[in-house]
Amino acid sequence: MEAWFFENQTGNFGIKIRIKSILYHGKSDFQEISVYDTYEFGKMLVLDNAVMFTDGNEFIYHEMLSFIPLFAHKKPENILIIGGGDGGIIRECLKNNFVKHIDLVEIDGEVIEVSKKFFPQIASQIDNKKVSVKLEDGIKYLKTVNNIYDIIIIDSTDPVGPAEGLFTKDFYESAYNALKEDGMFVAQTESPFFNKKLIKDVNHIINNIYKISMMYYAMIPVYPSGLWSFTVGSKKYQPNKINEVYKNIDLSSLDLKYYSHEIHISSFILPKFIKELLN
Ligand code: AG3
Repeated sequence: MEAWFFENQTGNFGIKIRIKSILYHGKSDFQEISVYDTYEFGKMLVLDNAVMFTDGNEFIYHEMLSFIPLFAHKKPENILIIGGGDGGIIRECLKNNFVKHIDLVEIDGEVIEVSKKFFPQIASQIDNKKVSVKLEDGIKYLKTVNNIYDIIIIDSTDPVGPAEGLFTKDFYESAYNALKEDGMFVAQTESPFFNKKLIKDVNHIINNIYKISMMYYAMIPVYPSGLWSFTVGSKKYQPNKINEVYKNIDLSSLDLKYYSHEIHISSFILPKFIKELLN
């Protein structure tokens, strides 16, 4: 018999993925965690019935949420990741030797355990000695730090349940204070087709807090609508430009499958309906 995973993404629109088997299903203190084996894209992590990634295309989201701020900034040595317990962002950041330290603040330790077990290539660098893992609420953590990070990356779930507070003005202000004076903030900000109000609100807030605010996008076939947005707030550097210190860097040893310097620049060139959302 055929088995399908179904994510009901908006109430009126969803995504169906044919599965070979359910490899794991559990309930943590924060959410339901499931791992499926799919026909099309290999193993898939699902939190509260929302697809987080599949082995076959996680590279898109993880590269784009890491390399854009890393290569726009001049010297990103100290990085904070909020969420991201699967380790994908850590792996991408640590491909660059200039990154000296990463704090990962993940509320749900079980996501880390499940990822280490079922997605060893994604979780491969979580135990790297440059990484400190803090199992706590990112919202509370951010209130305790000031002027220490070069880049803050928000690798969250959708704005419901445990991640709801990661899309608020209060949270973005704490992030601003935790950044150094040339710091940069980037967050995944959902689908421009289905989360119009959220994108509008987030961009408005970031625009009021940071000197520079911008949005970019990537194609992610397993997320609602396949078109995914990321929002950057920057105190100094232009997010849509490659910092001159990296202009001649050789990317070929970094095992990149989506990001390139051309993509860096073009991902900020937005379709008209998205631009209109931001104005
Ligand atoms: N972060 C999840 C993006 C949201 C996907 N939403 C959805 N399927 N409804 C992914 C975490 C990967 N490190």
